[in-house]
Amino acid sequence: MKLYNLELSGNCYKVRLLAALTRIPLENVPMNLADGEHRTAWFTSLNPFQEVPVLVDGETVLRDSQAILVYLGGQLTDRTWWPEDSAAQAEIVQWLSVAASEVRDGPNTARLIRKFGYDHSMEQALLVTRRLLPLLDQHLTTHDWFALNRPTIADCALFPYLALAHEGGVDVTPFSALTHWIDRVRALPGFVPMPGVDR
Ligand SMILES: N[C@@H](CCC(=O)N[C@@H](CS)C(=O)NCC(=O)O)C(=O)O
Repeated sequence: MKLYNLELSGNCYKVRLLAALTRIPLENVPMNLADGEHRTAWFTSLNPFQEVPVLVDGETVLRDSQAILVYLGGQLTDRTWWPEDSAAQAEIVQWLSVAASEVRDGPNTARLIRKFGYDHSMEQALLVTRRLLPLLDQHLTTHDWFALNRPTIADCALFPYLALAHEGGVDVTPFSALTHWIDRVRALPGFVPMPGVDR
């Protein structure tokens, strides 16, 4: 399987993290976004949205980190990361949606502005973040993991931009349950870091 990947992308890191934790071999295809490689015709034919990550597995071409996590989790013999039961799947998808909405609009956007100079509203990103972090912290006060009381693809989807929040000027350390969860993810066997996220 090929992963069209950017090292500094938290969305790509979601996929690299699950693959490392579950020992799925991926062929890394590094993309040069600075040179606009994601806007070329050949890449646009893989993903018309012109974004990484993209996963290619034979005839299957997938965009969107959440969708890729579902696909990879479903390929595993160990179905604990993405189970077959629909109630269990729905519990996970609730958190995939948070990753794709509030986390993207909050800490992810704050990082895009501060680290990469994107022209978005920091005020709006911080507003979303201030509402989000206490909600996550409250959940983690009574749960070690986001869904199903065990590590699942929900944790892989949420981890990158929460662990990278400091790069957007967002301090998560006052949220102790959230901070302890970040440490629990870091301690998982097979964990891989990325620039900005230590072991
Ligand atoms: N919903 C997509 C979002 C992917 C995304 O935003 N990718 C960024 C890198 S993290 C990208 O390729 N941006 C292209 C650009 O900024 O032009 C996902 O979850 O994978």
